[in-house]
Amino acid sequence: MRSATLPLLTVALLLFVIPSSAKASRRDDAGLTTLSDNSPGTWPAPNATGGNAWTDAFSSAQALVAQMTLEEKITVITGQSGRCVGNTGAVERLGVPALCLEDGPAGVRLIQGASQFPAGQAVAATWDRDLIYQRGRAMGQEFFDQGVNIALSPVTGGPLGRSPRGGRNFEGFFDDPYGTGEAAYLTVKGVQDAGVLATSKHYIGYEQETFRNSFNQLESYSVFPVNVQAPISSNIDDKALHELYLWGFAEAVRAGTAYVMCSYNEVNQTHSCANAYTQNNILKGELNFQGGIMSDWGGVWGDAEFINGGLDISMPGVGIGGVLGAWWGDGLIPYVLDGTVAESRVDDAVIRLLTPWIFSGQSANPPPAVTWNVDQIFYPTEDAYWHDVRKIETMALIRQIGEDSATLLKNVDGVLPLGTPGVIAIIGSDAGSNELSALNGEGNAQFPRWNINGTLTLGGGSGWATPPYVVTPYEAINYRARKMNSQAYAVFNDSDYDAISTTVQSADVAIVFVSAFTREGEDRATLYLDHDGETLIQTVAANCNNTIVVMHAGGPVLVEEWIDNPNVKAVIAAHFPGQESGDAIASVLFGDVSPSGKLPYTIGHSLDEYPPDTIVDDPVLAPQAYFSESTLIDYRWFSALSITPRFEFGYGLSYSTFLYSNIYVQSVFEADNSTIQKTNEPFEGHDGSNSLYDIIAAVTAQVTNTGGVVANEVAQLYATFPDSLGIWLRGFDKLKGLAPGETRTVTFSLRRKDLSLWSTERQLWYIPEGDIQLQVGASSTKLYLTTSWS
Ligand SMILES: *[C@@H]1O[C@H](CO)[C@@H](O)[C@H](O)[C@H]1NC(C)=O
Ligand SMILES: *[C@@H]1O[C@H](CO)[C@@H](O)[C@H](O)[C@H]1NC(C)=O
Ligand SMILES: *[C@@H]1O[C@H](CO)[C@@H](O)[C@H](O)[C@H]1NC(C)=O
Ligand SMILES: *[C@@H]1O[C@H](CO)[C@@H](O)[C@H](O)[C@H]1NC(C)=O
Ligand SMILES: *[C@@H]1O[C@H](CO)[C@@H](O)[C@H](O)[C@H]1NC(C)=O
Ligand SMILES: CC(=O)N[C@H]1CO[C@H](CO)[C@@H](O)[C@@H]1O
Repeated sequence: MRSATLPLLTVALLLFVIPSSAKASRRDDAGLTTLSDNSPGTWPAPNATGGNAWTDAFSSAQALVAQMTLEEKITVITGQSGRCVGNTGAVERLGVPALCLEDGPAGVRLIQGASQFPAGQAVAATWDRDLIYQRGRAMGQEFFDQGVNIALSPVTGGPLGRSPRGGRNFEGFFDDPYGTGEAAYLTVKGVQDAGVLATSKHYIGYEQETFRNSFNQLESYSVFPVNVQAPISSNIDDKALHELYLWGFAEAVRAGTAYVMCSYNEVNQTHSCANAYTQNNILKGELNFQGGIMSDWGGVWGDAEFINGGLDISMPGVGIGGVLGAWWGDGLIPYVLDGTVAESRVDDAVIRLLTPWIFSGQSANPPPAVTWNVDQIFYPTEDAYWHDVRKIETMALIRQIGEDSATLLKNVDGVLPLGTPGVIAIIGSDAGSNELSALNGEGNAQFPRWNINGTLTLGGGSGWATPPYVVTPYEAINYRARKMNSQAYAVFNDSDYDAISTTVQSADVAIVFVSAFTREGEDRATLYLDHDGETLIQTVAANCNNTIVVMHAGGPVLVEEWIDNPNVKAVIAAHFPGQESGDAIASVLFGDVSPSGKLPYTIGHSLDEYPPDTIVDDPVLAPQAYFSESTLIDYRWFSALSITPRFEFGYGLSYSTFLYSNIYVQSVFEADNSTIQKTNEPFEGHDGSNSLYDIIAAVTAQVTNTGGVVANEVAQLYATFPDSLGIWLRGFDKLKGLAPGETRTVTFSLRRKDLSLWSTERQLWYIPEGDIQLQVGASSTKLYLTTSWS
């Protein structure tokens, strides 16, 4: 979902500048050779069947559609104006209401009375399946209680994190398909267990913000007039499609995701929302997806070719004044009347929209009626009614995710946990509050799309959620300091070097808070800190030999300029932790909990260590991103090319230490019992009754807490396949509350798919011949134990 909160003047202007001739195909102008046949003629849209889980709801949806006129059907699948950021059309005579769609992946956006959850990337850093599920469940509950039918959440692999500079990587989970798949499954399940319908996004190959969509006068990269430039084309080979980018969507489908949102970018030079190959063949065919494909807001560029290419729901359709392209609605009717679009395709689209809604039980038990609407949010009025649905236990959950995601990167001389320092210096704007107030992050007297003032708790855009409050690091640390009779001094001005030097010289310990903001609509220019955080850290470290650095960032930060400074004694990557930021980091700093987060991405020594050219910014009419690194993104690139990063994927220290021993692998069989909707993914040895998701091997190992404090440890399993480059994460297990001296067993259940690769020649998943090396350890490079399976 784009993050537009358009002033009325801009809305009027846009309506004026998008002529109906914009319906002409852009690709013809570009004169490019097609990189594969993506046409509906080759890949007709499969009709829904309801799958194995939604049979009754499917029949009910069919019966409803049979009673609708063509106009009614098209109204239902075309976004309308309404109180939410997206609204489906109602057919009141048949009891089909307008459904309310709201952002986003870290909570109900632009609403007062909802929580600001940690970013997806932060919960990934916990590597804790329980917390990932609980976050989805608690968020889903707030969507439901806020009167939302469909949550535009979660990000399940688009972006996956191909580029470390990707502006929206923070919204998703791991820069890895398996990790993202686990989190996608659990989050979809959690959200939908709360009664809300989930939208897994953005499908597919959506890996950069730059040139993502040419309704671009709102975006920082605007080079052509509106609607002239084609969106970036992600040109992805078949192996990378299956082994990387599709994996998380397969897990979302298995979890029963109601909707999938197609993305802004093109795939192989066809708009992803019109791409019959990726939508009809792959998503609805191979993954057997039974719900509806919904466009991103502005991702539709035409009528007939989009619905024939597999799109089921046009958003925002004729809503929001039609500014993002008023496709479908009345515009679609002539194509149905002249046979360009079969009416059965329209029927199927309506059935796909209604089936998961009926299955969810919302038709009988809808979310409560509320009175907020997006107009009040974009243009707040004094009598706007806000409805607070937050629960006390959700605050504790958010705080725990913050604690358990904090990733300790460096800790020497036992500086952490802090004892009872006499004087604590707290330095940096990232330690303090938003001087413009929480509801005014951009200084424009509107509900902000993000917050760049004060401590960074979340990235910006549609992945932002208005925090009900923010516990700042200063507030939490100062409170603790008073209770233990310490003194705490703060300087929030990042460039007031004189005040900073004076303050930290008198301190026993200086905690410097730095940040790297990232948001929708813009990729990160560099991997450095904002507000010259490098100079800030060096200024503090030059004046205090007990310097601790805490970073709030939405992706990797290059640390070379200061990490080896001997006065920088400890460094924590605290990610985007949401509203409980300060309390969470204080728990870690003072040792109430031992840190147990591990990096969900790789921190290199420089940008040059990552795959090259992963953000394309050639200012041309049809920009092309060739995913030439194929499956070698993030740690897979580093492992395949034998590059040692600064901090590897999966890395994170503890206040304790662990010993790994006794790896053991055995073949087992446990029939898949977690699939809610079955996919049709082809695999070698499919006998009609077995599943790609059956557990066929189990690896165990032992982990002993060899340190002095109770701690958690995330054990990880990586596979190396014969004749294949690089390692693959294929399991993780978080041991919680290990007492000093205690030994516990970690278990990794490997499904057939986890031991498989995709064959482009045979178009199926297969288990390679020969030994598959399985390694277990504390990170993607600290692989202490090795065994093999064949
Ligand atoms: C893109 O085109 C290439 C070359 O024709 C093809 O091998 C690949 O499968 C296509 N990928 C997608 C996602 O369409
Ligand atoms: C979908 O069903 C219609 C009839 O309702 C049929 O004409 C069409 O061929 C079916 N499409 C596919 C791809 O099977
Ligand atoms: C921060 O400190 C610098 C250097 O003293 C000063 O120029 C600047 O005005 C200060 N900023 C604010 C907001 O006070
Ligand atoms: C740190 O600085 C203090 C004050 O200058 C000094 O007393 C102390 O020895 C230094 N500690 C180390 C480890 O260098
Ligand atoms: C699936 O099976 C496992 C192991 O037999 C069991 O622990 C788990 O509870 C089962 N899950 C479901 C959803 O039935
Ligand atoms: C300290 C700080 O970063 N202040 C900024 C708050 O936001 C406004 C508006 O964007 C900026 O002008 C300030 O510099």
